[in-house]
Amino acid sequence: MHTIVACSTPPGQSGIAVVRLSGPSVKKIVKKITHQQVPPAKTPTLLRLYDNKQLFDQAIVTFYKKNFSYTGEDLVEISCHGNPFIVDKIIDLSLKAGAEIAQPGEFTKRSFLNNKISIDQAESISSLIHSKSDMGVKLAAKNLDGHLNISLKKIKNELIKTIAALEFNLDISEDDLMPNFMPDLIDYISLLENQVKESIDYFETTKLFTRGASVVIVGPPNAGKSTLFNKLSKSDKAIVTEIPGTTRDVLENHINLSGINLVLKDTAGIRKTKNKVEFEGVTRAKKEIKNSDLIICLGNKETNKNLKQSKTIFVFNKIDKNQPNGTYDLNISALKNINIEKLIDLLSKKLLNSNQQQPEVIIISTRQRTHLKMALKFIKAAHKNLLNNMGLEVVASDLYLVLNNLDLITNITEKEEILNSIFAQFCVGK
Ligand SMILES: Nc1nc2c(ncn2[C@@H]2O[C@H](COP(=O)(O)OP(=O)(O)O)[C@@H](O)[C@H]2O)c(=O)[nH]1
Ligand SMILES: [Mg+2]
Repeated sequence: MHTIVACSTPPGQSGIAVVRLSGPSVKKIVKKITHQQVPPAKTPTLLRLYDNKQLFDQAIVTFYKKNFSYTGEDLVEISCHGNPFIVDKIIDLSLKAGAEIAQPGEFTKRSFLNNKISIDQAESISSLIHSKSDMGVKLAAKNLDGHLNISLKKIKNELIKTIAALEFNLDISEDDLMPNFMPDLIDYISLLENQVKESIDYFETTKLFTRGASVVIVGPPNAGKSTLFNKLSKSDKAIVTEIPGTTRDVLENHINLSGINLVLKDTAGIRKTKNKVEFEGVTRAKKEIKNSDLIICLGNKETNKNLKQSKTIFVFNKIDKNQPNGTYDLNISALKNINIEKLIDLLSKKLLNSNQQQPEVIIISTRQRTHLKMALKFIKAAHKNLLNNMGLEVVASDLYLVLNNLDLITNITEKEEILNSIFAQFCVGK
């Protein structure tokens, strides 16, 4: 494996920047740049940095021996002064000494390949870095700490016991089965189905916390979209006039709503227009409608049947001077500040399903969801096959596939575990 190098802190000027090196030649590279031996492991040491004989900075150099480092390889962190010229110089010198530029995520990838972390923990690290809210950070930190692994293990242990019991009973005629065997099995599979389904559903909420959500305000020209946009985001970014067609570009403001980072978007009023600029604005508005998590429509349900009802709030604006005509979820006045709090309540209720409890198993990536969905598919198959008396071996093979997919979320279960579980049910001497 070659040695890699990259700056681990954001580009630009800062108090300190950290350049990381990982791989077999880090000691050699550090010696070349500092003219000293690498410091003892885990002992941050102030060293001078040289380009040939020319001093260019002083930096804290920390060495981590492989097995005790993030990547599972010899690793060095050079905390230099945060000037891009210094950072570039360290990277250049490292490259000249034989290192290669690290690919995105390569330090973490090496950590996974060297069995320092599991694949779900690698995903947690990415989510921890990119989460758009406090709650998102908490969920990712929980899984980095092994929560997903532990919670899945509980499910898998039960599953393994069930498969073992099924295998054990394969050769027994139905009349000789324990009296509660079949009803208990059906109950167990129904519970498992619900549990997995809850975790899949909760992923939508987790996504809101980790990635944030986008809410777009749409409606006809002059409905008061820009006024509402300014009111909700407490800004005066959007130009408000009585002239229809004022807003053309899509404007964005970030707001925090019940712990979720929202990107609120103001759009051009949708109407037929021959004006080239306004037409482009309308096209962009339509695109935003497609991509948003939630829509605030300043119009009634009847005239906006094209909008997805489940993600739209229909709002009547200007209740201070007009009366609604048609079906709306709420009447407001953006200008006179009527029912704005109610609208905010409705927004967070619609985004966060308030009846939803946090499940035991919390997934944080679409890859994890794919496997959980496959697991659910096979649980359903097991359920159906059981009800249709397809035979215990068919049910057992469905449950094996469930186990397989749960394994893929974190790691692979040794088939040994199943064998052990089967034989553990035997008595001594048999
Ligand atoms: N009376 C009243 N006028 C409003 C209200 N909201 C917006 N307006 C006015 O309606 C006009 C158009 O507002 P604007 O926000 O630019 O609408 P947009 O074209 O949908 O973005 C402006 O003159 C606003 O002052 C409201 O709640 N009540
Ligand atoms: Mg506008």
